[in-house]
This record gives sequence, structure tokens and C-alpha cells, in this order.
Amino acid sequence: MARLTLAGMLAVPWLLLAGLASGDAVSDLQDAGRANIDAQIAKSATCTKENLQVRREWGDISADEKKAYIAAMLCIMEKPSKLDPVQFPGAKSRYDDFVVVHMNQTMTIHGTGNFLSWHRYYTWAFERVLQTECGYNGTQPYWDWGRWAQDPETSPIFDGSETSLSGNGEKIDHKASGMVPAGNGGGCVLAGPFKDMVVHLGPVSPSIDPAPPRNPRTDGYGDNPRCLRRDISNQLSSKFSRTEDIVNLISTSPDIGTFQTVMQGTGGFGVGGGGMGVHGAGHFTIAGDPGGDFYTSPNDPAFWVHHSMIDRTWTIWQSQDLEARTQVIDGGTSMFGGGRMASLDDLVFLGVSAEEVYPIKELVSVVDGPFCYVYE
Ligand SMILES: *[C@@H]1O[C@H](CO)[C@@H](O)[C@H](O)[C@H]1NC(C)=O
Ligand SMILES: *[C@@H]1O[C@H](CO)[C@@H](O)[C@H](O)[C@H]1NC(C)=O
Ligand SMILES: [Cu+2]
Repeated sequence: MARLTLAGMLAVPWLLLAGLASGDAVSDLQDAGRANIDAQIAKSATCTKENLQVRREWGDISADEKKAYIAAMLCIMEKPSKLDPVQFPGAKSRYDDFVVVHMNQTMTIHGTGNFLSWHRYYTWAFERVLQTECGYNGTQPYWDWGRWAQDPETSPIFDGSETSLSGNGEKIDHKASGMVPAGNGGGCVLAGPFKDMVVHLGPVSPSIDPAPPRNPRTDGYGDNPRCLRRDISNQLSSKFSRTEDIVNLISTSPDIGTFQTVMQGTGGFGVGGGGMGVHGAGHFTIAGDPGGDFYTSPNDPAFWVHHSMIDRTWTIWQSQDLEARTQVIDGGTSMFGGGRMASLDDLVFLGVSAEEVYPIKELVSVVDGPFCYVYE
């Protein structure tokens, strides 16, 4: 009784302060779940307060921290690929290795039971490669979609400055492409740190008009050098990835199946459509080539801040009831059905992107298994 009262007295002013500082209902949910995460750290054999890493929003890290992250990304794009150049001629760099792993497994990691855990491990493996192979001493930042939903183009993530992940593509005359509306760009990215980036792999399933040149190989692994294109606008973000959308997703999903389905969208973004979900809304807010291609989307440097936010959203959902929301899985093993139900014992392989193979039950962990980070 006394302990509860004391905890209450300590927690309430702190929550109020945190709420004031962020002014955001998603952060309030994050703060509300933090005690459960701290209790988990206290129990964990591998993750302690001393080695805990903190992931922050792009707008909340300093210019020097942004530059260090960008420098690590450019570094990893210069390091040689570990893949066989005959089998994967388009894989020119260590960065491309990650793209190939995603291309290779696309059909078994989206709309499946392993979607969240696979991408948690993948984003973490990328962060680790920046740290271990490029001397990066920061963490993987995230893109709080809600914070910039009304005008992503002027956000510090996409404003095209030297501390952004580069801006929109050049404005070109173009049409919508399937589910993806025509945005304010469509052409090559001309400003910021990634303006000279060369995309080699894919396309496999492009969703931008005009379509990028075809890859010399049907599997998309051939070398197809071209510019990075984006087609940013607020058309999807202002409807599907606002703070209230994120809050609704977290607070009205009673189980993992509902959470992951709503997050990935039920399709259709027009009037009467089922909604795109924050996952699709983030990808197609970046859009372009390779960002709008289901297979090669990690080739856009903004993929990682997006998927870090996917992971943050899942973490916040889990942290509301960590006991009940960690060792849970729902969904199949194949995007188009036909597979069996996924299991917590299924293994996750990342090929040359990570040496270790883990069962999903370790990758659904928050501050346990291989993971030791929190979101602030
Ligand atoms: C991290 O890296 C940055 C940029 O390279 C450097 O300025 C900073 O001192 C480093 N911090 C630590 C704790 O090593
Ligand atoms: C592609 O996936 C298969 C399993 O489906 C795996 O055996 C192979 O090593 C993967 N290739 C790469 C480059 O990751
Ligand atoms: Cu993916």
C-alpha cells in the first residue's frame, strides 16, 4: 500500500512533465508503459540500465547527432557487399546487402505473423552495422509520423537540408500509381546528403509514374544504376498517420492480430476505403523509387526512421501490458496465404545482415533477447 502510494506520487508529476514536454498523446502512452519496461530491465539477464540505448525522434536530436547518423549511412554505402557478385550484381555495398535480404524474403515477412518481429530484428541489425562497421556511436532515430503529418516536406527529416535525410524528388508531371496518389515530387532527389546516391537493385514492384527502367534481371538483383526518386506529400500522412491515428491503433487494438492488421492497413485510401494503416502511409509518404517498391523500399535511406517508428509503436502497444503482449503471435507464414500459421518457434534469418538466427520468441522481446533499447 505504502509502495503504491509512493510510486503514484513519484509517477504523476513526472508524467505531467513528460506530457508537457512532448505535448503528444503517443508520448503519453509511451510514458505510461515505461514502468513496465523498467521492471523488465530489472529482470533481464542481458539488458541493464548501463548498456541500455535510447532511440530518439529525428526532430529531437542535435545537428551533430543527425550528421553522425548521416555519415554512418554514407559510410555503409561505401563498404563492399558481402554477397556473391555473380548472383547479386546489383549489390554494390553493405547497404545493398540489407536491401537484398528484404527483397529475398518480401513474400514471407509482410502480412505475416513475423512482420513485426522480423522488422524489429532487421532495423536493429542495421543500427548495429552502422555502429560496428562504421564507428557510429548513436542509435537508430525514428520518424514520429504524427508530429509531421500535416507537412512532411518541411519536417527536419525531409526538408532537404544537410541535416535531413534529403528532401523530395524534383517536381515532375506525373500520375497516381495504383493505390499511391501523385505527390509533390516524383523525380530525382536533388538536395541534401543523399542527392548523389545511386540505386542499383530493382525495381521489382514499382509504384511510381513514370516507371523506373526495368532491371536487367527478372529477380531485380541485376545492376540498374539510377537516381533516388521521391514523391512526398501530405496526402496520406494527413489522413492515416496523424497522432490520433497512432493513438487509436495503440489503444483500441486488444490483441496482436488486430494491432498488426490495422497497422498494415486494410487497403484503399480513397473515400470509403478501408484505410492505409500507418505502415503503408509512411512508406507511400516517401514513395518514389525505390521507396514505393514493396521489395526494395529499404534502399531509400528514410526506410529506417520509418521502421523504427513502426517498432516504437509496437513497443508502446506491448508496454501497456507487457506480460500479456510479448509472447504472442498471430498470422500465417506467407503474404498470399497458403502457408501454415506462424509460430513463436519459427526462425528468423537475415543472411549477411546478421550472423545470429533467432526464434521469433526472442525477437518479440522488449529489452530482452538481443535487444536493449528504449524509445524516448
Ligand atoms: C560520438 O561521435 C561523435 C561524432 O563522431 C563525437 O563528436 C562524439 O564525441 C562521440 N561520442 C562518444 C561518447 O564517443
Ligand atoms: C534467400 O532466402 C533463402 C531462404 O528462403 C535463403 O536460403 C538464402 O540464403 C537467402 N539469400 C539471401 C541472399 O539472403
Ligand atoms: Cu518490409
